[in-house]
Amino acid sequence: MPDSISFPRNFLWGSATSSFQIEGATDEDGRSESIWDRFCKQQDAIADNSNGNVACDHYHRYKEDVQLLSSLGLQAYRFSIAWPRVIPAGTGAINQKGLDFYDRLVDELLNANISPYATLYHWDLPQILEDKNGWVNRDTAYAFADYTKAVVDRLGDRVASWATLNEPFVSASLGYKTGEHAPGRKSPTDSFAAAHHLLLAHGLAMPVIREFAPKSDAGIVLNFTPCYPATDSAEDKKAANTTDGWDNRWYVEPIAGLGYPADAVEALGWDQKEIQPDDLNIISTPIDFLGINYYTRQLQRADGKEPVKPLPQTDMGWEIYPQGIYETLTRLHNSHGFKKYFITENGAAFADNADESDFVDDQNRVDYFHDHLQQVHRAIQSGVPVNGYFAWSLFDNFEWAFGYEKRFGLVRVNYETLERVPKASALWFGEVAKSNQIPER
Ligand code: GCO
Repeated sequence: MPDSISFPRNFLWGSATSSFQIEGATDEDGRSESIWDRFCKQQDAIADNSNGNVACDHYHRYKEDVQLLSSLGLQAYRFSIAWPRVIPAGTGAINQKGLDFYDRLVDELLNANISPYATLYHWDLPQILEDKNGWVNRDTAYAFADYTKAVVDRLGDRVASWATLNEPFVSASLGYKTGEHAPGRKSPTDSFAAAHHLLLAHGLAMPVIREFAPKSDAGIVLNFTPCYPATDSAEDKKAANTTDGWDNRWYVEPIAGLGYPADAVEALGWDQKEIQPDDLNIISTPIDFLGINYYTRQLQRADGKEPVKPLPQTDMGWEIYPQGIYETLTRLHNSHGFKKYFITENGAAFADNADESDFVDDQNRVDYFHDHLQQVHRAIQSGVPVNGYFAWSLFDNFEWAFGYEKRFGLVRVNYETLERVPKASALWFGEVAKSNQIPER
């Protein structure tokens, strides 16, 4: 492999965030409570007992943040929109003040020549809908389509690309099955219903985006974690296949028109009673792009014991496995042949050491990006149409159940002063974006 690698012309370089993780201002301009505001109040739900009340204060500092994106040389910004700001009651009246914020943000991005990539749902459901059974209730899917209309009607003329959902797997599985995420439920049955209604929500929203933003791309962002048996035993192989079905195939296969993965449905014992006659047609509405979030691989044991992890790990305890991003891209393209792909998230948490000026010389994070980008490039060379790459994340931010203890940012946030200081990885990544090349390392 040559030392310096060029990407295709027009390859898009960006960074990603999500509303609850950075915005703060949870009580302002008519925003209602989200399931994450409620979850943060539960004792021990969040490692450092923190919440999103201030987060990175992006709601007030968005202008400075757009300048930061611009000074780094990034060409695109992936952000999400908070449903509780736009339709505080979950359904019904639109709160224009909530939409005004995103309107200002989008204009600021366009003025700085940064392409807005919006995600409609990154896990912050209005609590009022959870009170009516959340994603277990089929009505939530229809409410999502109405919310989509409100947003796209206002911003559709300026947003380049719309993703319906971010990682429905995490919403359904961590939110409704393991209880690690909001709303903190622990019911496998509910998680099957939630997964189906999330997919239905996606399918119902697609034609709404097409109608109100005919020139924009419309698609979805899914997370993929290649899954391997920890040993060669038949039991571990079966366990790995089932986990692969639930984690990696459950969403993409219905979207690709193949229905749910029958092996995993059977192994996990879903009775599929939520599926109504036209649902699978709605869910398989063609998408313009598939967004892929990739972080690590997983090893599976049938006996439920913790597998030995032989590879170096990030601060999340996630193995660093760059080849997995290549495996994911080629597997998806060979199986489904979507028109185009974006890496919508990829990045690493490390226990950063900041100097007196808050600068972090995070060569470990640079290595992570470098090695994963090499593998993205390899996938492109084998014919996968990857159109862009978004580093997760622009900032250190609220890392869900880990609170502010895990830092994924290209840019350090000092949580006392809220000052932003680009890390070495931000400067490195900015050079990659500007040169469209991964430099020698
Ligand atoms: C994700 C999430 C991010 C997380 C990141 C690190 O979509 O998984 O979008 O919000 O912060 O994945 O865990």
